[in-house]
Amino acid sequence: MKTDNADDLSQLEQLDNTIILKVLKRRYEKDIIYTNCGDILIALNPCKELLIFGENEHNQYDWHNFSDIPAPHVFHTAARAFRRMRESQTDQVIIVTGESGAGKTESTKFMIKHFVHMCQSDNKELHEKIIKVNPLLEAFGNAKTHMNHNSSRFAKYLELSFSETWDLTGVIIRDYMLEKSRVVHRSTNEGNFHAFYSLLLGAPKETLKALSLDKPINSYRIMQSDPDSLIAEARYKEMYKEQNKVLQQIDTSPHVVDSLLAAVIHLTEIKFVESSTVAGASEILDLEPAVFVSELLSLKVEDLIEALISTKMTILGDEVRRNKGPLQAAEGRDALAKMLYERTFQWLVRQINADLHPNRRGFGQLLSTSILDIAGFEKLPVNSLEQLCINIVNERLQNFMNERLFQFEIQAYTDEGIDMMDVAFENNDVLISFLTKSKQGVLAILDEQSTLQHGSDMAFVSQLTDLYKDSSIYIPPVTNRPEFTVRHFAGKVTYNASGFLEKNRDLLNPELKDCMKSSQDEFISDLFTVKRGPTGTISATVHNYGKSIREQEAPALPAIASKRAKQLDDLRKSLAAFFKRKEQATTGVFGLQKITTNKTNKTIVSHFRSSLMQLLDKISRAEHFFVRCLKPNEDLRQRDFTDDVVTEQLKYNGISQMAKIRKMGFTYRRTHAEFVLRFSEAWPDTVPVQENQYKEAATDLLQSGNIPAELKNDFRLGKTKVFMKEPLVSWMEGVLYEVHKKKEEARRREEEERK
Ligand code: AOV
Ligand code: MG
Repeated sequence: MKTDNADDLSQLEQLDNTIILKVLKRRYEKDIIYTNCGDILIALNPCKELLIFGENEHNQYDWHNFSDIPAPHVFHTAARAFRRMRESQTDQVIIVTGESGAGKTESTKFMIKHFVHMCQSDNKELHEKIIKVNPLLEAFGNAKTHMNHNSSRFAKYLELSFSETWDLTGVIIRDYMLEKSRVVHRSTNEGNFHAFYSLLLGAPKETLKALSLDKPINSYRIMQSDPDSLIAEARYKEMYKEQNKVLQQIDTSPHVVDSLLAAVIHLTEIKFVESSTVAGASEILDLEPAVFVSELLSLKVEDLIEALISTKMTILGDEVRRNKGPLQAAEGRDALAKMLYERTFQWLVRQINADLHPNRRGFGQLLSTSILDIAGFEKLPVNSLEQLCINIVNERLQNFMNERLFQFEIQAYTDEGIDMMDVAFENNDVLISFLTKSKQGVLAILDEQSTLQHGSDMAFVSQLTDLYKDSSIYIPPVTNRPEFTVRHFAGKVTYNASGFLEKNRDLLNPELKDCMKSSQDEFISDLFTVKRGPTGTISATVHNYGKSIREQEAPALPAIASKRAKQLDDLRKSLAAFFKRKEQATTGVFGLQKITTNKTNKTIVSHFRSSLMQLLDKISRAEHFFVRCLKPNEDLRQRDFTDDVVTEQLKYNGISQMAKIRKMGFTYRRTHAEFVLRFSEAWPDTVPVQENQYKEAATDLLQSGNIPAELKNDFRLGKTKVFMKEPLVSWMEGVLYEVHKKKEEARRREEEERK
């Protein structure tokens, strides 16, 4: 039995998880982290640096260079996608999946590096830039979690565009579903986005002083984390410098970015207390942070405070103001901080895109290969709405893979009259429907509860229990807390629904947004005017952002720290008078009533759903490659391959079933005509005389085309299509490449002789 050195699981004689585990483990012990499963790449996280991503490997896996099938490698996947894009003139997408910490983001980076290598181009500068922007994206989109010290907190879809001459002409990054709640809330021992630490621990003292951020890091509410989680300060200094270099490269002022982050930090420092004069109203405990925020965002401090502590309503056609209690005011403040951070992130992505986006001339003819890197499946000690959303994306992608790798595959063979073995695979359709269907799905019920005046987290869970208590995928709460368990494809996860409604409502009242739009700084007001949503699309205004108003007018940081003591005292007095006047003008409408969602506000979940739909729509329009990342143990320790941990992943990924189907492995499918027209240049005798003779021509080519004996079994002729396995395709493409090369040389010689 061939269990050793098996580069391709689908070549194993016996296919079950025990044998597959054994093979993967032996390979892992020899630092062989990649294994094929037919055309799918399985990538184990090495949890240490390996010297297999250098110049040698780049050359070895060049797209036209593999007539001998090379060992599995993530560069190989990139090369195959590149080659298939060229050959089939179709967009490709490489979908990278796996649990949190399994190595998706690292694999993505290696693939990009390889694409850059494969496109020998004049535009070296662009290529370098493409690789260099990554630290900036990670600083703002990644954070330390329980499962990964550099966990992606958003999904990214990187679209690499190619010209007619196959030069890499640019990249567009589309970001989806940033976990913005992390700014103000996260579970114990997890970190905020890296960018905050890099500013507070890495920026020069003068910068921090100017931004009035000179207190110890742990004294800021949103920065409180376990000191052990912080890496060495020197590393943050490096990170800050590196980040600023990228910012300069993309024509963006580091000062603007610092000010925006500082505004988020100061905003979340604002505290509210019950008003001593008006029942149900709130007052700001300490004006200083509010003043800092208004300075940083060029707002009138009265406007900011008013928007924070009261809300506009229309009663009987009249617009009136209603006070917010301290709790509601705090919710609004946090919602604003989250939005400000999200907008900053999205703006940075637009800035990167403006710098890297493809030359738009002849845009329609460009082909692309994209890579999708999502936030992986999570099962934390306490799981909240963020985990639910992340896990739904993973569930949905698994479903997409099932569809492509099993359902479609089985159908394709059956349609073409080709025999195939029986393969049972775990279908997660029921889960998808339970989670996402528009009527009575988990997300739909949550949205419904969120719009009810008396909706509650407990009522949400009770409604789920009423509907699904008999279902095998839902386990009702065992305590009287709002908890429920879902049997996901990747295992059981218990969600704590406390706070689901509040998070979902995303209580940003329109006047807070209006207040931001009223900023004297056109840049800030624009930031809040751009529509929310995936930011990959280049908007007409994108270039204006590069030249921020603030950057032009105020190259230095606003020295907000100078507003201290006495000035604040004066301000307090004038504000008191200001609010008194306001109060008199709107008497009788300040009340205690709790305000629930505003209908114009989109909930987090509805926004999430539309993002997910857009993403699926994008990927389903291309041809696919899959990279399945696995982690060898829970804590990403070196040299530790824990059988149970890997077996679990093999099981839920359906690796053995995948291997069975891939054993059939005829991944190349083209109509008889397409096949003959592609290869007839190398096998000219087989060109048919008549239109309807392509099937005969294809048969002829495959039977008398001098195919090496070991590849003779690598094809099937279907009713309308030719099916081939990868080794045979590679061999035939290799022959064709040689023919092209000879012709090109002959042409050149002829030309030279003519001269
Ligand atoms: P993820 O993207 O799958 O998790 P990462 O790609 O961030 O996981 O990998 C986690 C960590 O594992 C990295 O920070 C590296 O330390 C290590 N690692 C992964 N792949 C390699 C490799 N090929 N070589 C060396 N080290 C590697 V998440 O974003 O949390 O779902 O959301
Ligand atoms: Mg990641």
